[in-house]
Amino acid sequence: MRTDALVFDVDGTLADTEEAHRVAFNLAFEQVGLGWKWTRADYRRLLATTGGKERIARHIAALDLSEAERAELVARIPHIHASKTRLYSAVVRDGAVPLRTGIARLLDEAAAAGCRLAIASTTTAANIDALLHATLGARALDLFGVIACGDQVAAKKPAPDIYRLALRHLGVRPERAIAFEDSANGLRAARAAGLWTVVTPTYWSEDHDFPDASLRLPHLGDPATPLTGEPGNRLREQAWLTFAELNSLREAALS
Ligand code: XBP
Ligand code: MG
Repeated sequence: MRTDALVFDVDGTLADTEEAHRVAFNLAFEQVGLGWKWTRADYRRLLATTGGKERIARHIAALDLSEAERAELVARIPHIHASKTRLYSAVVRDGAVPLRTGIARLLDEAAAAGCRLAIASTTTAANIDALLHATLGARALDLFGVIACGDQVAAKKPAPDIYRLALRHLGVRPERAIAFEDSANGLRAARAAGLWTVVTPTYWSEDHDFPDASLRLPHLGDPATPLTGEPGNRLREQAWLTFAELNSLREAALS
């Protein structure tokens, strides 16, 4: 069965964005007068909670506060997160975060082969627009037929809802689609939605377990940045994942 769609997670998959998110969170906390500062160790732990607003709520839940203090902070989460999103999207729109290795190449190969492209992400549309505008320019809107993201679903990853929404808008069945993810939550969401899933971890998720990843690679590779040990380890044709080989790997696994 031919692959009809590739569905990409954004943060950590299309681009290694979480350090930029962490810095934006800390700048927003400072801007709104909160003395919070998330270290990389804090943030790596907090990333177990998907969604920036949910992540702030989890931080508040761990603080030693009176009920009144907690309620006051919880009421401020939308404002804090809006400040963070403004700070983050401005930095990304300026080009601070590039696409990961092989992403632009694979998008072009898939599009040239007539394969649909979509996004299924927990982050906001504003953040995705900033990243796509900065990295792919106007052609991004032609490349991605569907962008499913943020609060369009109540249940965020690891729930499958955002992937199911993307597939519904694409009109593609899960067994004809491939997901690209970077985290354990993302893998669980994609697998629960029934998609064959490629995982490319980053620093933030390298210690995660990916028990049912269909294919795990350090990144997608490029002719200029070949994958160590490939071809021959997980790939048979090139030292980078081509759309043609991706398609044949999935078909071989499902046959
Ligand atoms: C990763 C997330 C997001 C980002 C922060 O999203 O969980 O919450 O960490 O972005 P993805 P927001 O599904 O793309 O990996 O603050 O906008 O949520
Ligand atoms: Mg991600």
